[in-house]
Amino acid sequence: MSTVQGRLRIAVQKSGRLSDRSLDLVRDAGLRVVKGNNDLLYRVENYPIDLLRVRDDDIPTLVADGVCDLGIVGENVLEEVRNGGPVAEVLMPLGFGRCTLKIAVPPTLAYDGPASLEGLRIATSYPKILRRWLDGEGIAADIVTMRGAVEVAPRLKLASAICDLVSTGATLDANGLVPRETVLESQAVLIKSPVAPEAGLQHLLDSIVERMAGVVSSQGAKYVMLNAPRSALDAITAILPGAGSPTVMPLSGRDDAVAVHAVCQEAVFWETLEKLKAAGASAILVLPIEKMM
Ligand code: PRT
Ligand code: ZN
Repeated sequence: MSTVQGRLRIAVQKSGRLSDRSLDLVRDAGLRVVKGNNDLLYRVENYPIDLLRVRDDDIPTLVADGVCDLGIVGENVLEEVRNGGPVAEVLMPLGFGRCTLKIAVPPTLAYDGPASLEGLRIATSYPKILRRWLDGEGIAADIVTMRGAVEVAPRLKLASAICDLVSTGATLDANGLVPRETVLESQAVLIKSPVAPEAGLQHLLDSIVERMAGVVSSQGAKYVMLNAPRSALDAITAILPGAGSPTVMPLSGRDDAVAVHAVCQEAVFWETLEKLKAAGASAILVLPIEKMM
């Protein structure tokens, strides 16, 4: 595969758990993606950028080798693919695709910490990560690599424990397995190639990354407006989640009250509003933030 002259390439998962959110991020950064006839490549019509749609396992290497300039992939895949060669740089966590790589065992297996895994056979799709973790714990265990359906391995007597990704925990429950150890916390990350793009494209690359950072930091952020009695100002600003220093403005015809505007970086729950109200705030408005830079 050769790089297309004069265009940046972003590697995204073609179809899977990260696909939709990856496309959303690209679109929210202002890239108009057109689905053409070519399933492997989507074009961006307003910038010289293409999206390369591949299996997530291929993304770290495509980016490390400079075939793609940016990529969106789970930290778990990035860790597993890591070898001695060139590596992609992790630019930022993206806040989606969260999961945990866990070791789980049947309830019948007496468990008393990692030492209980000594000499066992553990099934996983993440043999390298698991091996590193076991080595770190000083545990000698056999690893059986399976591409999928890892959770059925104990029932089929292929292994006595598993090491697999968990998000809700429903799969472990359904297979009667108990999570025991956390091997890795993971989420989707934006990665960048160590190979610089063509000279003329560096500026575009930087601006896309900056926009994506803006999209990520505005996710979950809210703009809060409220009126507060001057006397309760400190108490009220203390309740606003992740607000930094809010803007305080006079209210016309009112000496005893002010208007407070704040960008809250953390989720604003109903409980927060109830606390604000109890502290004396009124006319509370919570607005979504579309863009932030
Ligand atoms: O075809 P391709 O190779 O691209 O896709 P894939 O089948 O390898 O990956 P895919 O689409 O299943 O997952 C892509 C990425 O999503 C993973 O690499 C993780 O970074 C992330 N992710 C987040 C998850 C999960 N949550 C997850 N729950 N990946 C897999 N699972 C599986 C897990 O393996 C287990 O089978 O879901 C099951 C457990 O889910 P719960 O909710 O029952 O705990
Ligand atoms: Zn995969």
